[in-house]
Amino acid sequence: MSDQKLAANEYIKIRSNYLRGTIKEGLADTSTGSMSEDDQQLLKFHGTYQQDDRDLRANRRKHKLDKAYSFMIRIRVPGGVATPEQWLETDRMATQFANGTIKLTTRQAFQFHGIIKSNLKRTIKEINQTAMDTIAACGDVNRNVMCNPNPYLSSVHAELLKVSQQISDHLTPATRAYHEIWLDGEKIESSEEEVEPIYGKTYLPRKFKITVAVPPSNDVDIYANCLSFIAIVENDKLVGFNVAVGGGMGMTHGSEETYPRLADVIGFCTVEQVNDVAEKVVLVQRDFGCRTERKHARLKYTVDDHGPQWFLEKLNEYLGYNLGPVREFKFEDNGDRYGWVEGVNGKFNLTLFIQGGRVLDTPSYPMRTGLREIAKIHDGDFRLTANQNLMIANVSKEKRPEIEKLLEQYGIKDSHLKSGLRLNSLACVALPTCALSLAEAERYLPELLTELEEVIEEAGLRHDAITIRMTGCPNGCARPYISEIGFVGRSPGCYNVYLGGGFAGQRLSKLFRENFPGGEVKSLLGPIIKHYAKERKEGERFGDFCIRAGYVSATEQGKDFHKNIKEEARA
Ligand code: SRM
Ligand code: SF4
Repeated sequence: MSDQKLAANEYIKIRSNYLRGTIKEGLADTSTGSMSEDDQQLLKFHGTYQQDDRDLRANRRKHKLDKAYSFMIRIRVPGGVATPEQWLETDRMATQFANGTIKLTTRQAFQFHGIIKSNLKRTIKEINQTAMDTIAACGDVNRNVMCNPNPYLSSVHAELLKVSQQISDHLTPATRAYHEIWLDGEKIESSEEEVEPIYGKTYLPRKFKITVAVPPSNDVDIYANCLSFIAIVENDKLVGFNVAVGGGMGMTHGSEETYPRLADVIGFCTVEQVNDVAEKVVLVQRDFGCRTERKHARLKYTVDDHGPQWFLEKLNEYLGYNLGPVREFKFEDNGDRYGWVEGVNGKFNLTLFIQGGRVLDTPSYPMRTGLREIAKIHDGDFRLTANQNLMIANVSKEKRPEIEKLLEQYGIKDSHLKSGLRLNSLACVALPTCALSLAEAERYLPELLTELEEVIEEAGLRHDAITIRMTGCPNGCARPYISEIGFVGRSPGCYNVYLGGGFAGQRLSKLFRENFPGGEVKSLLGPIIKHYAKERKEGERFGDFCIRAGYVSATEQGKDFHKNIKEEARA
């Protein structure tokens, strides 16, 4: 480690006694709805963020009131699989403790919003009683491990799910703090210092993200993750995984030192080696990741600073053996397959489109109630997708008619009869809960899509899949820099518009317009969409066309993302 001063969070971790800090005391303090600054950082490791309702901020300030504090809780769902009982309990808690909605995130997790401090402990405890948890859902540790949500589509999917759950278990922090604080676990008094065998006292320099994918589907977006395992299947048998490292999205507007980066595929490992490889990649990042500048602390910068070859050599050294050469693979897309699909086990899977991942009831669309009724009779499970959608999975032949009847009754049946553009859209949470958002996303994208759909219809592209993603700030929570059209909040009502991302999430996009008003997007993109409809080549994707037609140039890799920004913004 260098002699430079460490980032402030490093000292918070050191002082925290393995993530305890003064969280217990803070929770007991009823004089305020908030927690201390340091504990707010530590709470993330426990799966919760302090927030405030930004819609109410100005008015409360005017009336000299404190912010309307509440907490977001993120529930880990490794591989995105939840039982009907877990769905029902999540649904119950959404009403009892949160704002009456369930958010399905871009990492196959559940989120609650609007939990007040006095309910925080009880909610986390009840989540654990459902055999789910929140530890390491956030914080400088490995987060929810993603996996293609389709385990019943082929025999290897079931194995993959097991692999992702194993990795998740292996990399879960060992500290007893979580049990002590939330689950009334006894404090073990011992003269021996507690150990955190993988992470150590200061955990990782920054968050860490893992996926497991089976080509040709890249629905977990491996190129945006720190570490991915890409299944290699030969003669219907899983023979191992290609290993990809160093992907990530987050950046800061105006800072060329920060940029999204695609993961590099660096080698191959066997199924038995997966846990070891995951652990050693984590250790290399623990030991070599930047701890002085948090904006430079993700694994993508460690890989970029030293080069992928250095990373591979270091990893091999930590492993004590060498990864094999990369095997051939091909991804075709990163979207979901909607509608009913029969699995290899003779059971049925239905993927529903959930706009913005927000499960809620509206007077015209009581989706949350419908899903609750389905959960009451469902004999399979639910699968959250990395595209914020939901699969009712593993439905028996006998149950399918009953489920179809409920889908019809609650108006959910046709959730996927939408334009290809909408079905391939993602929006992050943004306002009003996200403290970092500069513009709307989840609440605005549906409206913008309706405007763009007019052009799409005119151009005859209703059934064409085009990936489109919006985030309220450049942190990239909906992975906008690898979609064909990306909007990234710059200021209220205005977005940076990116074009040219790869349809399978394999290529970064490029800035097309800076700080552009959302209300004028239709007139900006309309002509390009029509041009595409008229002049695309057979099978040509929208993102590829935008590059061929010269709207933007292609971005090869991370640092190149900002190249020519000024020229292109002027074009
Ligand atoms: Fe994210 C921070 C929401 C996936 C990159 N993200 C946040 C916070 C916690 C804001 C904060 O720090 O105060 C947001 C909470 C909003 C709210 O009110 O709920 C937030 N991120 C989300 C979710 C819920 C978006 C969604 O609408 O689904 C996703 C939850 C995933 C999960 O279940 O774990 C979510 N975030 C992502 C992804 C996508 C992914 O992981 O595949 C990314 C880009 C990939 C990456 O990590 O590079 C992402 N979130 C960030 C960053 C930028 C990190 C960086 O390297 O710079 C931040 C800001 C930070 O960490 O400082 C952030
Ligand atoms: Fe918040 Fe920005 Fe993430 Fe959207 S991209 S949820 S605005 S941090």
